[in-house]
Amino acid sequence: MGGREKPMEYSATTQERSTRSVTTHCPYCALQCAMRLNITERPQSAPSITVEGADFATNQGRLCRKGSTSAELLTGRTDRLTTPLMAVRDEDGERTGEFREVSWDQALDHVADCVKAIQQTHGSDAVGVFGSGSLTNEKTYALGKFARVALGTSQIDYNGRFCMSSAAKASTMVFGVDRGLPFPLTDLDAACTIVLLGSNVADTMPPFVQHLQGAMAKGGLIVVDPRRSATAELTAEGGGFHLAPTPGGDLALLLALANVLFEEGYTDRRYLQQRVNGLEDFRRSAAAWWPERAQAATGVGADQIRFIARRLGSAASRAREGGEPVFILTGRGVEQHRDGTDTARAAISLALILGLPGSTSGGYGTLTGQGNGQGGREMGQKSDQLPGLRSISSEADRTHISAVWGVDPKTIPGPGTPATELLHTMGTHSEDGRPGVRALLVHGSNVAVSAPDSGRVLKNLRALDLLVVADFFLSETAAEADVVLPVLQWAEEDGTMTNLEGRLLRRRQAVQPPSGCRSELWIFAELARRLGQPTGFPIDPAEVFEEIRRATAGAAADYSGMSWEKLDSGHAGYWPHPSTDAEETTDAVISQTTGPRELTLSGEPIIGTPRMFESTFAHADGRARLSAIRPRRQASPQADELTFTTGRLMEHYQSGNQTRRVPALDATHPEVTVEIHPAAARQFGLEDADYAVLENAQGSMRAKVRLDETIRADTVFAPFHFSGEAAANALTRGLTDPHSKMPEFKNTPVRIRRADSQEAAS
Ligand SMILES: Nc1nc2c(c(=O)[nH]1)N[C@H]1C(S)=C(S)[C@@H](COP(=O)(O)OP(=O)(O)OC[C@H]3O[C@@H](n4cnc5c(=O)[nH]c(N)nc54)[C@H](O)[C@@H]3O)O[C@H]1N2
Ligand SMILES: Nc1nc2c(c(=O)[nH]1)N[C@H]1C(S)=C(S)[C@@H](COP(=O)(O)OP(=O)(O)OC[C@H]3O[C@@H](n4cnc5c(=O)[nH]c(N)nc54)[C@H](O)[C@@H]3O)O[C@H]1N2
Ligand code: SF4
Ligand SMILES: [Mo]
Repeated sequence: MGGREKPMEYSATTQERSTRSVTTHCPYCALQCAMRLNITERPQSAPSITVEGADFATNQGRLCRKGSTSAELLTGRTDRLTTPLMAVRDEDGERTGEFREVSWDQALDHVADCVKAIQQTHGSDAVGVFGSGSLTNEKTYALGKFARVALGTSQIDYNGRFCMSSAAKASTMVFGVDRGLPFPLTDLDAACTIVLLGSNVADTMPPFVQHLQGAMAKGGLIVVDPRRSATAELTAEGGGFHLAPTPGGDLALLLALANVLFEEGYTDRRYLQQRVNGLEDFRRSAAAWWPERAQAATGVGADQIRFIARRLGSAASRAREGGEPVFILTGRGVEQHRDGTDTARAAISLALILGLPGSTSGGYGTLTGQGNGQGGREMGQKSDQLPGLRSISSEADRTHISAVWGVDPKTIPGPGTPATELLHTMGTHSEDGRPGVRALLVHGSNVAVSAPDSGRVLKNLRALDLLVVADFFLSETAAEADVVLPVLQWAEEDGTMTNLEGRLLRRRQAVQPPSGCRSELWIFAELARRLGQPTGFPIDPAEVFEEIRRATAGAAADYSGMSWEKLDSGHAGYWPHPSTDAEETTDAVISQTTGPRELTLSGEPIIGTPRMFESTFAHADGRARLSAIRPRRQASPQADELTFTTGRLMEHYQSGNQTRRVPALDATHPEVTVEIHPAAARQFGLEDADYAVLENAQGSMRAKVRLDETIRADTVFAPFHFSGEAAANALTRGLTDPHSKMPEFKNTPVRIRRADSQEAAS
């Protein structure tokens, strides 16, 4: 087993002696920009840390404002959790809102005793676990194993259900496997055309924009977004195109684009014959969506649909003849819907009829969001899944994992309850009469802010018999906990992350954690011991990584050929990498296998599979699967309603528990704003900078009005980074996609009115 490397690298030549540098990756999004932390130790005070971008394929030295200020949360903070906390209750057992500091033994003994008591009375499934795409691969893997082996519960799911599940499901259905980008990001650099559906990378992954420059320069950036987002604005530079369908109209739009491509003979017949099944079923679905029908459903003009389809079709034809490639990419804007899986499937289908995936003509990808969003969805914290993207319902997969875990396959529980239902039924009973969990352990998510219908989630959190939250700052969710466990932050721990390209990276320890904090691997081991499982939970991440290699061997997301040492020494490792593969692939070999395309990775040695599907797709017969896709009828908003959609600001990350604590970021958006078209504002009696109340059956939200002429007049937009009265998720519903169980964050009917003077002042 590979020993742990020295946690710090010293570079004494260019810096003063007391300054050292550690190269690692950003704590936030899936671009996983490389950064150097320069740490200067100071006598009698916390070390000072500066951050600079490091050279790496995805960011090429750049960082966004979140990344460049990330070290401000590392040292010298008074709000850092540094000791376990337990909620103080009054004589009636009611919470007082106060916490008291306790020792680790007290906290963990209490958790273990409560878990045992709850499980004895109500069964193993009465205890649930909620994980995260922010956790390293090692923590994710250990969390999934802890739930199934130490708790014996099926009730585990994670925040990736809110994030990636529709596109993941669509990729699995069509390609047979889910890797967000099945090609290196730098492949985009050469593109002549890139279609970005529901993704605002200019705000959500700013260094990503470098990879759009080629397409922008050729006038080939096509952005689909009901708002003129910062990314849509890029289409102005070079003459690209911005289409603004009504929220949820993307599926009809995609089918109409396919309709024109079929009608006008732009499809790649040879590719479809050789590599794809189900063409006729998809063709029939597209035939039902002629451009005029899509115009009525989406508001995008039929002429514009024809124009874009022709442009896309002719670019793909040129690409087939050796021209520059064409890519279709999706983000949360099209995926977080009740028909998100079908919409992602339609985007993949469009790419397939043009002959793009797995060819030199281009490809399809979804832009994974969280830092370890990709690794997080393949390490076994999803309710229906075991490590390696294995299925918890497959006998063969259960047998493989039980051998690695050293347990009887029969003891591994079956599929659990997906995130929204888990949170909406906890502390209560589900609508079909099944009991919800009575205890919940949360690792890496702030569900009180980020889950749909957050009012209901908050109520349910309060109804639990036991809520345990591991975090490094007291989030809105942790504030509701019975026990808060202070854990390590990114730069205080070692591990691996898998970025949006399926590339494994080393997260490196750079600073010492506060003495009262503990690693989550240690917490799982200590709790497991108290629950009667003294072995099987190593606390060294490198040792867990070795187990991951064994657990994923032979699976779709195969890490078995990877090595901690190679990742550490700068190898670019992309899964799948079966251990039987050649040890290393050089750039020269890669370019031989991929024809005219070169792979530019700054000379890093490559291991694994940077480009997938070059010869086959991942289904047993090697072919991709097209099928029928039929948009379901959705109720239109009433006359007094607008469509509420949500998303992100550049300066804030997710529920804001980290970035709202960075003064420079907080100052850019001290309060939540709602974007509304001036015509709609007039209709509802609102003026710029007024306070508005948005409301519906779920709840209400107060926000400052920001007039925006570029948003559709039937749509309003607010970010979800804020809590309390400013929480966007007070309005979102618990409706989910039937295939992926992803909630519909981006299409909620709301009423809007001016806040009265009392509401405005609050
Ligand atoms: N600054 C910042 N960056 C982040 C994050 C963050 O919180 N803050 N989070 C990270 C994570 S986890 C994720 S998942 C990614 C998300 O990254 P993105 O997918 O880029 O983020 P969103 O802002 O949620 O949505 C993108 C766009 O979808 C548009 N949209 C809304 N409804 C619709 C619709 O019905 N159709 C279409 N076509 N578009 C629609 C919105 O107007 C928005 O501009 O970002 C990652 N990066
Ligand atoms: N309305 C609306 N709601 C949305 C979305 C939307 O677009 N609109 N987007 C959804 C999406 S895509 C996502 S990904 C979710 C994200 O929403 P959340 O799941 O709430 O994600 P974060 O805010 O990143 O929460 C992470 C929490 O874990 C902590 N944390 C970070 N790293 C670690 C770690 O290693 N261990 C532990 N124990 N804690 C850690 C942070 O301090 C923070 O409190 O929100 C979803 N909610
Ligand atoms: S783009 Fe993402 S990974 Fe890069 S610095 Fe910003 S938050 Fe960090
Ligand atoms: Mo996400």
